[in-house]
Amino acid sequence: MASISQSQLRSFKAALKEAKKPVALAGAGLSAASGIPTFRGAGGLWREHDALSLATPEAFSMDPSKVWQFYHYRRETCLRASPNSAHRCLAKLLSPSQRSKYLPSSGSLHLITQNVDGLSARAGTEIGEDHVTSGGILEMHGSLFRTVCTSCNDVRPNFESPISEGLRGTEDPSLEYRETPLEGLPRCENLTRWSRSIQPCRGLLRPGVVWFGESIPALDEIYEILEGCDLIMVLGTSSTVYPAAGFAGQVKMNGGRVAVFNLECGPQDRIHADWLFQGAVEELLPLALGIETQ
Ligand code: BJW
Ligand code: ZN
Repeated sequence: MASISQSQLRSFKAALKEAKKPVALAGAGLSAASGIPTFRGAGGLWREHDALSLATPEAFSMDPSKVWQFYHYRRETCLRASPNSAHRCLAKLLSPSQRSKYLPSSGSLHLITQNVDGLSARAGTEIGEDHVTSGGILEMHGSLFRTVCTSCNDVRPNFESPISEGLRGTEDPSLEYRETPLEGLPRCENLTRWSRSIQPCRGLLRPGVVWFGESIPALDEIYEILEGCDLIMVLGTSSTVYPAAGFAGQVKMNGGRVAVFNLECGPQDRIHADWLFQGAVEELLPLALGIETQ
């Protein structure tokens, strides 16, 4: 059972009470208790591949079948998963009607998540809120449940299971890899004018996520949010991927305070943290915030 010292708990709760512009920054560790593998360390493998080697535009153009099978597997895993107590805590903090109990001095909380699993949004939906549309949640690395057409750039939500007939069954990691032909991969349904007729575009879709070397669409908005932030909670991220890895340092430099929740705190965390809550975020966050999540 996780524990926090009484003095840490007291000072963190006082900071929460005073915080005017709190921010939560989430990483893969937030969803680990929901059964979603993290990227680094144990769990960061899909078949024999390092998950990160598949999260690049180069991997997709070289082998779209392999990359789509990886994302299809992850979509199916997330569709079967449920939000955990840490997601539920954040949903309460984001809720306009419940926030004032925990963050009495602040008009809003922003959750900047690097996760693409949609679980934070689903925790909000469970309590009747749409935190993504209201701007409370920023999915800075995109979403597994969005597609982008590589021909016409059409972007749209997609929760289909399976996402294409050609990928059906390939999510089972115990099966040997068999290439899915290009025409069996997800294709664009956007209606497009072709000379005199209107037909679906049929271009190859890609997952609506941000890969290495690609820009973060919401970055300007994020920097504006961080500008005035006086308390950032850094939840389950290895703080190795930029720009997110620099956010806590930026808040600190502007005079804000940093609370880190992680199973294993890294060197970045030790430099910036005013509070280091070492342990499972799904246990420590409800404890630190005094939120009942069952
Ligand atoms: C628990 C737990 C429990 C477990 N409780 N804790 C500056 C310097 C150097 C390089 C760069 C730089 N600026 C940009 C770059 C390049 C690059 C980069 O950062 N490279 C680094 C590797 C050095 N960044 C980019 O390319 C970004 N784009 C960009 O900046 O554009 C402009 C630009 C481009 C090029 C050069 C310069 C500027 C885009 C980054 C996109 C990242 N994409 C991915 C894949 C998304 C799609 C997908 O999901 O497939 O995002 S990579 C992957 O890493 C994913 C994650 O969101 C991200 C972060 O991982 P995270 O969440 O931290 O997970 P883990 O697994 O690393 O850590 C889990 C943690 O949880 C651990 O600490 C555990 O201990 C903990 N934990 N269980 C609490 N129960
Ligand atoms: Zn298209």
